[in-house]
Amino acid sequence: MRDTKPIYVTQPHLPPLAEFLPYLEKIWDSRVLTNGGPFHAQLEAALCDYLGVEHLALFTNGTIGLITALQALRITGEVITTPYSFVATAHSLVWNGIKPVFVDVHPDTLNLDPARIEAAITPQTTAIMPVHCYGHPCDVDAIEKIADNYNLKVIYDAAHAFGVKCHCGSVLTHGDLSVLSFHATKVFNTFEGGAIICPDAKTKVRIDHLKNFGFVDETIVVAPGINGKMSEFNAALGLLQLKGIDAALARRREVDALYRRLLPEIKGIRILSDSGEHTSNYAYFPVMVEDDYPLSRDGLYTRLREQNIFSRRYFYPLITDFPMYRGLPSAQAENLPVATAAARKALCLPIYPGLTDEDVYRVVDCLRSA
Ligand code: T4K
Repeated sequence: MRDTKPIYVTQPHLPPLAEFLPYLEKIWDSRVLTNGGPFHAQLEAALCDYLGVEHLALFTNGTIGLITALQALRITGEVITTPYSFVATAHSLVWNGIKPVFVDVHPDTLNLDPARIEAAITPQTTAIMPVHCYGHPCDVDAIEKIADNYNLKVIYDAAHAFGVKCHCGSVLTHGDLSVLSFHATKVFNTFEGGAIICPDAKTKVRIDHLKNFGFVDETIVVAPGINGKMSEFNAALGLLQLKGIDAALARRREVDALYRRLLPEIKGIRILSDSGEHTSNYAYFPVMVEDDYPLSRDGLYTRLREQNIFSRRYFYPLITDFPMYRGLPSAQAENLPVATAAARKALCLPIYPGLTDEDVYRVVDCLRSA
């Protein structure tokens, strides 16, 4: 089987190289490589327009965006978050000296379960950091209500949620801040990159200072900021990628629909429901490998690998299983039964614009033949 074409969980969408050359020529001509150049400004404006948000600050990657978002709101103490995410979510708290408090997820969405948040609030709690897992919107209204009642900030890790719309427009407008990732594996990529979406110009100014070492001008530093700036190269890539984003999303939607048509006939493979009032970005295609499937999730993962198909066990291990978190009281498995079960069952199948229908049939045949 090793001579078959490898199929990865994702493959970045890239326009023809020739289309990038004019951008490079401009960079070479101007000699402006970074520190807020013209492409940086253009991409911020273009993304605000595309995403339907008012203010957006580009970042070198999503993780530095998360760390800076917490700094921008001066978050301290304890923050309630999910164990079912990429490890950067919790790491961003620890990099700020904040204690993560893990709360279980909802079985339908695998997002932070609002019904369990209140029990985890202590006098030290200052914020909630939910994740729109796989791009599925959190229960933003319920979370907002709790945050308002307890005077907590909400910072959404929206790394998966580029272009996702909920019942009232862009999901990125909820909470105090939202943070996107533009990593190569994401729906929209700038090779590496990210952004913070913020509600007002004043907050954006603070974030812009923080991502540039705290500099206001040549001689004034107002905060112990970091270097989180996106370069002109990455910003130019973003501008080019944005031209093809609608076509890329349309193909993702077709792949999603094909899986949804083919998979229900396979006993033991459960598709996470896509119900709910939202517009998806088809970033991931997670399935649950249930106990009545002939193989375990890990058995299926290995079987697919033998067929040169590289699915991923997002998110296994749980964040709470990593050594730096597992000692926390909130990290104990009995506190997190839904996330613990999901980490054992979830498998993300390949989905990306370059995936052909034949590729999807190959993946589904492999699942069926087990
Ligand atoms: N919050 C959440 C919820 C996140 O999911 C992430 C990132 C973050 C925060 C942090 O955002 P960033 O700081 O990264 O902007 C990937 C990504 O590295 C990571 O960005 C992402 N989440 C996470 C879910 O997945 P891996 O370990 O799966 O990547 P890797 O290298 O194994 O790639 C997966 C597949 O993608 C490969 O098998 C082939 C394909 N691929 C990958 C790369 C990097 C390519 O075809 N080309 C490429 O250049 O972590």
